[in-house]
Amino acid sequence: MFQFPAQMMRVFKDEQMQAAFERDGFVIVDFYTNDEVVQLEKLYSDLHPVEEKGFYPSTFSKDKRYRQTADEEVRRVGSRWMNENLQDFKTMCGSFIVKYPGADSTMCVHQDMTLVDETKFTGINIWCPLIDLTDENGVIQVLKGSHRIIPTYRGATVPCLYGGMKDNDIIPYLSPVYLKAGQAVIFDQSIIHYSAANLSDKIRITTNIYFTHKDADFRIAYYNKDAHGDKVELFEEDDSFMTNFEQFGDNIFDKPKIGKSIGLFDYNFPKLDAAWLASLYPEKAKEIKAKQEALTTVFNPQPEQKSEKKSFFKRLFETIAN
Ligand SMILES: O=C(O)CCC(=O)C(=O)O
Repeated sequence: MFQFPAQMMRVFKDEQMQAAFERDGFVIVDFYTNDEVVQLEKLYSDLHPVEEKGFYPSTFSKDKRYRQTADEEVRRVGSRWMNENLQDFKTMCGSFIVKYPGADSTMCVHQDMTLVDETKFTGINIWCPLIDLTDENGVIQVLKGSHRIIPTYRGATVPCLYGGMKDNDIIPYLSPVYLKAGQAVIFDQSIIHYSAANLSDKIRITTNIYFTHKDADFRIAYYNKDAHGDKVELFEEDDSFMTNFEQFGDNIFDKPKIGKSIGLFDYNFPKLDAAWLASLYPEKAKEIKAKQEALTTVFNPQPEQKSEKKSFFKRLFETIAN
């Protein structure tokens, strides 16, 4: 396994923002102006391919022109805020991430795939909705501080840290981030996050800008148990990886078809389970337990409560009868 660096390479000009990001794994900022939101909505409606449904990032699209235009334009519009507020960074990819209305638009609990050498660098997303987020339209939810639970290699083929747990065991620990249109959550890609289905009647369009420190290179992880036991294979990729990688939409479980293998690396780590998670977030665990107990009491009332209920109804009927 590897170690995280003692200190992150600085990318935020504001010291407090940098410190909050390192501590919590995310910060919230006012990212787009109203005009920029309108520009991006128009861009999406001009560009978007008709076959989209469910949860659909533009990086999944087979239409390279769509992927590239989304990439260039989202970066261009985002560059105002980024140039004002970031330092020593490079922008790697701009994209749309869209949730169409429907139960098939959930994004399960996950950490994003490894994209840099995390012994030195951090992969960072600026995720910005063009609409106010609500419980109905798939608000993003994050587990504060989870980017530092333990170092992990991540990717579609790589066994994940929380693989032994069900989403429903983790979701109660997450916090929804109710962003307004144009506000962004900037998060470390190794933070645990999730978004429920968009059950509203409106499409939820988000832009995502992936950036990192200017000295970082792309690095992705691939795991094949039969071939390599408990080692992962790491691949170096060039800076056009996000727009040239054709395997996001399908074949994501195949060996990367682009990039250069840099060899096999150990990948054995303890798995996150309910007890470990509860010990990391004791206050939240207490709250969750209390809620579960309250629900159990409602659905399985104790005998004395049943009799209280009976006497309540008895009193009610007596009142009506009188
Ligand atoms: O767009 C969303 O709702 C979630 C996005 C997400 O989890 C991701 O891009 O990793």
